[in-house]
Amino acid sequence: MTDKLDAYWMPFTANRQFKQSPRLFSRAEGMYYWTPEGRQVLDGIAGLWCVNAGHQRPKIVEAIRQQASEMDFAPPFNMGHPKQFELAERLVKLTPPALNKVFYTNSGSESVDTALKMAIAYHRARGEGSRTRLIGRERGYHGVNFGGISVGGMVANRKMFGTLLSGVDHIRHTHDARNLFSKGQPEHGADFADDLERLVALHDASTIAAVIVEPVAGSTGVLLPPKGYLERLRSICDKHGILLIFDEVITGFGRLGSPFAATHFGVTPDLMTVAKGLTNGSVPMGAVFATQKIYDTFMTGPEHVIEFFHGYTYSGHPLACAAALGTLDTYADEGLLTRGAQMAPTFQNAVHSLKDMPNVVDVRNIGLVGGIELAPIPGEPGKRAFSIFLDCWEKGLLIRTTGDTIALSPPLIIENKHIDQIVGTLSDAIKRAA
Ligand code: PXG
Repeated sequence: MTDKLDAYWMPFTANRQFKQSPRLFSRAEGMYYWTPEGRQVLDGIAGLWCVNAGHQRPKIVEAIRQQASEMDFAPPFNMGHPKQFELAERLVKLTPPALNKVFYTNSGSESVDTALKMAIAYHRARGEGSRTRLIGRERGYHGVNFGGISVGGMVANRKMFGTLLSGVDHIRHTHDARNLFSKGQPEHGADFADDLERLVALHDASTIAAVIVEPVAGSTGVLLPPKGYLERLRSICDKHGILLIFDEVITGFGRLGSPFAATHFGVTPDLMTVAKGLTNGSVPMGAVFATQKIYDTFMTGPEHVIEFFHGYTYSGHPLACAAALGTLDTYADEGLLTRGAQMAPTFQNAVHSLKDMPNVVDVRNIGLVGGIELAPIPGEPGKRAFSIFLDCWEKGLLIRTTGDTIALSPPLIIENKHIDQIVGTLSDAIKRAA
């Protein structure tokens, strides 16, 4: 292996810090990674919220191997291959019944931009071309493409990139000090959804195409929807003819203990974006689910004309479809899309046991997601959490930090002994960072 680290410009990474003390993985299996030196590291974040079934699962590996030897690529426009259709049929059996059409992309960011374009084009196709405005939410994360950062609400991801899309506004975020140390969905804040009424009053519903939210916000540091919030957002959207988009890139495929957040909370959006767990992180792939009504609205005009001028060279790539089919088999064989619900009580107790550790100012959790928020070192935001990340890495545990919040999102195959190791290692590191 090369020991030169110069040429590669790493994404979302402090490049200079990394290159001074690199952290590499070269092998993975089940709940663990191994470094090139052979050191074992417990995966506390399912790679990056994506390896939901754990690493190197045989059916996924075999599906990829088989497909690679059979057909490398088929053009996605005007041509198809059987696995695209097979996968779509299987996927729409898992989603809420109303979401019965699926469009393929290659990442969460592409799924988000696809869904935003679908929303605007849908209104135009049904004769309401004035509905072009997109509403996101403060602290939202919807990937890094221009649509996604425009509706997103994480300042660092936006401020460097100019004026972004025009005609975008944001409802307020759902974090509230009344809800500190809530277990599961917090009590206070259903009325934060009414902020959408404020934007409707400001812009008029006739200009608004869609609202996009993460049902549970991940990247910003694990923010849960208050009880009744998503239901209220749904009803305000219905009242004003606004499409509701759930960005389920993190919550999709079992993270909350149900196949999707939409199924978990019993609130069905009009469009739903996924990626990550769709292929268990093994091959890049994303998707957007849409309702029959949205699909039918596009299926007008002369039959030989393309209905939606959008798609990617790698939409529904054979390797990705094969990997996704192997992934769905693995989820089904082991009941993983609901296993999070079984493990959630133990996981909840474990993360909340960190409540009284030094500098812990909040603990939040749902399913197999945990957020532990720390007080920042004065004047140096993010530094305390990052030092804990480095400490855990040294001690054989991979966690994720965002600002001064530690995020946990382990593979759904997690056992009690792994939960003990995560919390044990983390609590020692939090003490050392005090
Ligand atoms: N939407 C949501 C809700 C996401 O969490 C994306 C879109 C973008 O997906 P792609 O595949 O384009 O990266 C994401 C991605 C973190 C972290 O810090 C989370 C993500 C990506 C990178 C870091 O937890 N989620």
